Amino acid sequence: MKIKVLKGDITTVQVDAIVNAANSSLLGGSGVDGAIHKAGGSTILEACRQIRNKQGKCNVGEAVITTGGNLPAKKVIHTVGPVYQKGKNNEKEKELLTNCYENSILLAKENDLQSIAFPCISTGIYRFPKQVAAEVAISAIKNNPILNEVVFVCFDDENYEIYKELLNNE
Ligand code: AR6
Repeated sequence: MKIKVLKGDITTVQVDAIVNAANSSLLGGSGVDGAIHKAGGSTILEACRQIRNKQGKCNVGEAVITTGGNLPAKKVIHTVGPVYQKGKNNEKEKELLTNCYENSILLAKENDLQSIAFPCISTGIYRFPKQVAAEVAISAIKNNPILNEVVFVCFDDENYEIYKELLNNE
């Protein structure tokens, strides 16, 4: 398994699947979610609506898969990260964030996809501390080397520096 880190916009990355940091409604939002729906077009939202009609909301830590619409990626895997509550039950939140990464790669594998790109799930609107979130993300991926390629796509400098440091020092 190759692990890479990139700085930039995940909607431009050419991999089999990109991951969306969605919310439980699956019906879009701001941040990376907004960027993916905007760049990928309405077929992604339509596919999310169909999933909603079938299974209801997507729980925190779980993942669903849709078309990639107009994106260079074939598929989008939508996962719902935990909201970080400062000073409260953070072990549970780390476990839920681990589940996001694990369930996303399992879903990719089930769909015969070999490369995946992740945003830094929960580190925006959901306020997860970036260093801890990066450690959780990298461990979850290294503990489950089931795909050929995993790309961490960092949008901001702080996340990019954290990932570079953690990946180079191992
Ligand atoms: N490419 C890659 N990363 C991005 C991009 C992009 N185009 N845009 C933002 N990021 P956030 P969350 C980074 O807030 O914290 C949505 O409204 C951003 O810098 O997108 O999981 C959903 O609908 C940050 O590091 O997701 C939910 O309601 C990371 O993506 C809620 O936000 C995650 O930030 C989810 O919150």
